[in-house]
Amino acid sequence: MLNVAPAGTHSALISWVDDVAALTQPDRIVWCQGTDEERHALTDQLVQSGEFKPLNPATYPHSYWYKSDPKDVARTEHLTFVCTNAQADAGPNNVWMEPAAAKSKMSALFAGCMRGRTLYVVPYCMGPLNSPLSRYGVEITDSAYVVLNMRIMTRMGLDALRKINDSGQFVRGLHSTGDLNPDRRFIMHFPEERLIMSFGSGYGGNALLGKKCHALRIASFQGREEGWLAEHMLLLGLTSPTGQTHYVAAAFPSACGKTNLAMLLPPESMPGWKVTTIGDDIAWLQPGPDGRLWAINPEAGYFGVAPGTTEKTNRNAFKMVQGNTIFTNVALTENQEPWWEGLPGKPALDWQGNPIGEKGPYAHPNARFTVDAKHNPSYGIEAEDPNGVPLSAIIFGGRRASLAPLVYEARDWNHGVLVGASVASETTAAITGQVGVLRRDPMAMKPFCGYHFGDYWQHWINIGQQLTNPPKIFHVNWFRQSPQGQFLWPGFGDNLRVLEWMIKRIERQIDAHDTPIGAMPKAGDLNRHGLQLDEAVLTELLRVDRDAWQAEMVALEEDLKPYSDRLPSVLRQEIDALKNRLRH
Ligand code: OXD
Ligand code: MN
Repeated sequence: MLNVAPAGTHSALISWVDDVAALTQPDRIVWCQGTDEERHALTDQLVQSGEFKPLNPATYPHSYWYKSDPKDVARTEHLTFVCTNAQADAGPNNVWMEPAAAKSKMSALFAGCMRGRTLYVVPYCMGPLNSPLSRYGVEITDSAYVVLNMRIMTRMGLDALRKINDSGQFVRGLHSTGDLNPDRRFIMHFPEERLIMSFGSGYGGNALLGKKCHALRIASFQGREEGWLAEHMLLLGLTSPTGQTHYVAAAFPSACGKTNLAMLLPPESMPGWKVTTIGDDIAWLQPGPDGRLWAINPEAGYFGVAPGTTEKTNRNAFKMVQGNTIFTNVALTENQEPWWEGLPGKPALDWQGNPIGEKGPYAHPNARFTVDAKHNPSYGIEAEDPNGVPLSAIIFGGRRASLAPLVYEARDWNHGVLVGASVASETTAAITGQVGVLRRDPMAMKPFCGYHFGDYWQHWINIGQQLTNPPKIFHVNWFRQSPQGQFLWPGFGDNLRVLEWMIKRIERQIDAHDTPIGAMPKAGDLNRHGLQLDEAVLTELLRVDRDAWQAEMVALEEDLKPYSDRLPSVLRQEIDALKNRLRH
């Protein structure tokens, strides 16, 4: 088959495409340019084949419904491998395979897998095109759905290709949906070679290789070599009524409301505050010459969880998906509109396109929307700034029914690294497996760190040493419950009250209550204007139960045992110091 690359394409890229084509035997090779014509043509092709259903053009213009294979609806962590040369470098936090064995396994799967199909070459840039913090990649895929999603999620096309041609540096990502058989599904990473091979899945995190595979697993590894951090964090801009803007990054395990926080709408009782969204899932962080930590969002779109997204919970997200959106695994109304749990009424068809039965859920709990970030009403134009934004705060959090209070502040950077390493959350539907189980998820990176966690924490500590003006580190828990199982904190827009307290701390306007786990709001410092919240509930939200925390330390040390051979001594000292404070 003919491989006609655009003029000027780097020879290393052309020969990689030649090699892949020889192995996979596609009928055609298409170099994606990122134009509107190309998008229209691919969309029409998917409509013709029946894979895309156009949604109601009056209410959801330029939007499409897509269903994935019922056994291919989430990331599959047990099939996701990090193939470093030395097993120890992948760490106990990753599933490892010896690189040569992994490659021969994958070559056997890829052999001839694109017969009768088109091979798309998708050049992309993670981050603003002209940013020194950005990095490039090329995904080869046989899925037009993947191409259209990558066009939304990254800066894809000829501009990215030109950058690749100039630098010759790019992450190689090879993807085929194969036959979607879960027994023949593998997502392999070779961080030392900047290579990804993904077979047998068409689902987001497994197939849109720019996202979790490149921007987190490969990038975290590369960031360690080059002196930066790739993190599972949202980025937001927070402007106070006085007009001062602070930038905040926040890491939460999957499905803890990152997208909601990134698009927070201030409550009516807090006029003058404004939140802008820089990113909702991934941030790349690098120390700047000014001693501050600077951040970019490497992505250009959102691949967000649809169920639960409503005018009430996230008006910005709800508005932004009213057009130009790809919906995956949502239900459909009789008016050809997308539907998911949380929206009024009932759909006609479930997420597999069958007439609904008696019992839901009708949308898949991990149903998604893919949409250009610029359609978000709270989109922050700083997302295009090649310098990124300077961070005032980093927030860690998890979904915990008990223990973790609403908010606390780490004593300093190194204590903050421990706070991040201790993140734990009750699981939800974004990953396959059990729902509601507490799982330790350091920095919310458990599924995404491309190397040994011990080395990763040491890298965090090293980065901190370069920062003369580091962001403050906080921990939040929006999900604390009463013994009867009711949420104690209203969450959503009211989370701004907690952010406001952080800003006051950052600006040194207020002092705080010193507790063994960190600094906490003094009664009266958390803005409750316009909020119905009993004093007793607030006390419970801010309660530090020493016995429970001591038990937590036992659990934490148990969870850290597998990393003990590479656990940084600084982290060890932070653990001992915290245990000591809890005893006194
Ligand atoms: C995601 C995830 O899809 O973290 O963003 O699972
Ligand atoms: Mn995520």
